[in-house]
Amino acid sequence: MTHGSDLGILKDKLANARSITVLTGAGISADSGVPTFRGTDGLWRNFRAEDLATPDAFTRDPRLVWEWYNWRRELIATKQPNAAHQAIVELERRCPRFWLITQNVDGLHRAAGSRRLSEIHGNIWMVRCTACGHVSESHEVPIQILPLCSLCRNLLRPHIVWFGESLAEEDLRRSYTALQSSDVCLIIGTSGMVYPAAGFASIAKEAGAFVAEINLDPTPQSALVDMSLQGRAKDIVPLLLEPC
Ligand code: BV8
Ligand code: ZN
Repeated sequence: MTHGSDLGILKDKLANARSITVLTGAGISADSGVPTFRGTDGLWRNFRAEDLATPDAFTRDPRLVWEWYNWRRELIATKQPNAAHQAIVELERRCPRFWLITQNVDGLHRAAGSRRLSEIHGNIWMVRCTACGHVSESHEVPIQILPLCSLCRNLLRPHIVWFGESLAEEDLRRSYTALQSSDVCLIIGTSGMVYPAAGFASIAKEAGAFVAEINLDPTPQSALVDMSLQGRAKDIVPLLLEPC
C-alpha cells in the first residue's frame, strides 16, 4: 500500500508543474499482461532478452530471433492499455509541457492515446529492411518467417534498438531536452538496469526536477529519487490525477 502523505505531496507538485517528464519501463505494461524482462515470466524457451535482442543473435539465427518477436507480437496483440497508460494520457492533456519517454516496444502508450512521446527502444509493430533501410509498419500476426522487404526483397528485422546498438539521435536529444527542463519527473515500472535510460532519473534530478519513482520493488534508482512509491502502476498512477 502507498503512503497517503507522499501521494498528496506528489499530486500537488504535478498539479502545479509547468513541465512534466515521464519515463516508463516494462512494469507499466505488466498490468496489461505483458511479461516484464527480468521478472519470473521474463524468460522464453530459457533464453533471456539480452541473449536474443542483439545484432549478433540475429546474424547467427534470424529465424530464432523472429520466432521470439513473433511470440511477443502474438501476445501483445491480445493486450490492452491499462489505467496507468490512460492516466499518463490525461497527464499529457493537462500539462502543456509534457513528454513521455518509454523503453517499452509494445506500443501500448500510443494505443492509449499518448502523442508526445519517444519510444526510445523502438516499436514491435515496426520493421526495417537490413539492406535498404526502409522502415514500415507490420501488424500481421503471425508474421511470415523470414519476412522480406517489399521494396528490395531482402531480410526485414524488427525496428527495435538491440543491446549494443545506439538509440536514435532524435530520441536522445528530445529525451535530454525534456529531462533537463522538467519540474517533475515520474519514473514508472523500470528496473533501472538498461542504459542510457537508467541514467535518466539522475539527469532530471541534477537539472532540479522533483523525481518520483513508482515501482513494485525497490530499484537502484530508489536511493537517488526524491520519493519512492511502492505498488502497482495501475493502482498508483491514476491516484495522482485525482483532485488534491
Ligand atoms: C546504447 C529492445 C550506445 C529489445 C531493449 C552504459 C552506457 C551505454 C550503454 C551501456 C552502458 N552499460 C551497458 C551498456 C550496454 C547496454 C546495457 O545497458 N546493458 C545492460 C544489460 C547493462 N545498453 C545498450 O546496449 C543500449 N545501447 O547505449 O548505445 C552504446 C553502444 C554500444 C556500446 C556502448 C554504448 C541499448 C539498450 C536497449 C536495449 N533494448 N529493448 C526488446 O524489447 O525486444 S532493453 C529492454 O530492457 C526493454 O526495452 C526494457 O524496456 C528495458 C529495460 O527493462 P525494464 O523496462 O526496466 O523492464 P524490467 O523487466 O527490467 O523491469 C520491470 C520493472 O517493473 C521491475 O523493477 C519491476 O519491479 C517493476 N514492475 C513489475 N510489475 C509492475 C512493476 N512496477 C509497477 N507496477 C507493476 N505492476
Ligand atoms: Zn529493402
